[in-house]
Amino acid sequence: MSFRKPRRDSDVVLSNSSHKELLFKFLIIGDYGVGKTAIVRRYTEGKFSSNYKITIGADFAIKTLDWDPHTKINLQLWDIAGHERFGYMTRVYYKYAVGAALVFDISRVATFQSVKKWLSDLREKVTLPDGSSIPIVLLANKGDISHVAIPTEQILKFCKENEIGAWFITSAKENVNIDEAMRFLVDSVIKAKIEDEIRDSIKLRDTPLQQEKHGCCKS
Ligand SMILES: Nc1nc2c(ncn2[C@@H]2O[C@H](COP(=O)(O)OP(=O)(O)OP(=O)(O)O)[C@@H](O)[C@H]2O)c(=O)[nH]1
Ligand SMILES: [Mg+2]
Repeated sequence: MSFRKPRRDSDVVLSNSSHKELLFKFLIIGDYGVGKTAIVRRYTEGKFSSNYKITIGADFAIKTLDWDPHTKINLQLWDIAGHERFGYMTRVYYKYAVGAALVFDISRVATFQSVKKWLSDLREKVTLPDGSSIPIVLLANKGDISHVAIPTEQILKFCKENEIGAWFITSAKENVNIDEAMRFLVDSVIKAKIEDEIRDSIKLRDTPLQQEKHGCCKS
């Protein structure tokens, strides 16, 4: 008998004493045309195209990070279609996600107004196994465009009111702040995992002695 928690996407997929490999599922969400696919493509392939091809349903891409000499992280990036007609599928796509990038277009106010809707959809449909919300980073994309429609104070206020850990002005076109934003998200997930493991070990230590005698609770 084992009290180990069921596997989830953020679990260690391969581990020995000197090397660990992790798998994290991240969501990229926000209105249509804000640059989600462009961000994923820039991050995973180092490319940008000015043609707009709408995403149907969801796409996904993988990026492998050598996080430290002992840890490899496979990021599964789920690029979710922003168009409303695909909205009914989000619950399925969000399953097992451990982090999310919430994207808007800094030159279009309507896309910033929609961020709230995306955020509540996300918080309603996905939580970490302990019930807490997944780490989120807010991306004000198309920072290369000179027309800035949303003042910084408004973005800061939104982050504060909605407990969003960080925000970045990004440009998929000019490759600005995309690596930094993803690194922030990975860091937040790792911190959340460590806290989760500490909580788990406390719970295990709280296990009644009677059970420990029978050896049923050792993992
Ligand atoms: N100037 C500029 N244009 C960008 C940037 N990122 C994306 N675009 C352009 O914006 C348009 C839409 O980009 P996509 O990445 O396809 O948008 P999306 O959010 O994936 O849209 P959906 O798939 O419909 O949800 C394309 O023409 C891109 O070339 C950017 O950082 N700067
Ligand atoms: Mg897209």
